[in-house]
Amino acid sequence: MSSDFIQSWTEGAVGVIQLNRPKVANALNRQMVQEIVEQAERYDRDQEIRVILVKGSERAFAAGADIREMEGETPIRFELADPFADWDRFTRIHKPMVAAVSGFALGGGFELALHCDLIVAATNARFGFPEVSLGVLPGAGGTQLLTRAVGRKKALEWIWTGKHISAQEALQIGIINKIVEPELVEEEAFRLARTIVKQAPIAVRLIKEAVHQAEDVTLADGMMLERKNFYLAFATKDQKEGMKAFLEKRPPIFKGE
Ligand code: CO8
Repeated sequence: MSSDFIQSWTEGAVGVIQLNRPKVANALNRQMVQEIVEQAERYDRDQEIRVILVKGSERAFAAGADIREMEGETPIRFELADPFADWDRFTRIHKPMVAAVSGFALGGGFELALHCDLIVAATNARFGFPEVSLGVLPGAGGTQLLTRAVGRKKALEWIWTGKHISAQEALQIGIINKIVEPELVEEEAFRLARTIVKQAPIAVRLIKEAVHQAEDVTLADGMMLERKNFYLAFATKDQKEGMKAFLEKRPPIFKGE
């Protein structure tokens, strides 16, 4: 399927979203963000899909929010249009989201990657928050997501200086999962996605919920949520299948039930 600014298709149980605005390095205008999140939600509801993969082009994952669209904005227009409500919807996607990042992932593009659960990056990937050089700051979660991921010191350094971070540095500090050559980035992201596709889907979903909560709640509350989710997993047929298969020394066949 293709909309104005994205293309989407499925490969097995992987639902792919490709950002497609090549003339402006995949700069994200509001319609494009809406198309991305709506497609992610469609995949999230689709029983056949188990993992969502988001990619850009070799030159750019996304070079941030569309500066041309934003330039003349006013606080009141922002307040009334509430463009960030669409971004909040990413936080409610239950299925794993894997980003395949080549080239620039800047500003809103970096935020989109940070909203994904896993990031596979090409050696040519460049991450950063250049908003400060535009007289503003990240607005789609960057100050919060980056700080949680790398701590206050590095977050302030990167957001204050606006510098581009190499894939190598991003890997060292733990904000991406893997680096590969640009021609292999999609293949590697698919390989990772397919590994997760094989797992029990409801367990995968319960894990995402528990791990995400770890950043927001007290340890005691997080432990309690984990425990409830652990108990809930025992309501699934996949738990029976997984444990039976282990005892019978065969690979499990998970159905997401
Ligand atoms: N917005 C609009 N147009 C863009 C953007 C952008 N973010 N990035 C690139 N373009 C356009 C350029 O204007 C250029 O257009 P044209 O060919 O018409 O001149 C075309 O894309 C190609 O860009 P360059 O010629 O600059 O290509 P280079 O390879 O020299 O450089 C870069 C690529 C490094 C990506 C460079 O274009 C750049 O620095 N872009 C801006 C990056 C940036 O500042 N991003 C942050 C934007 S602010 C933000 O993301 C706030 C997030 C909050 C969410 C908001 C929701 C409403």
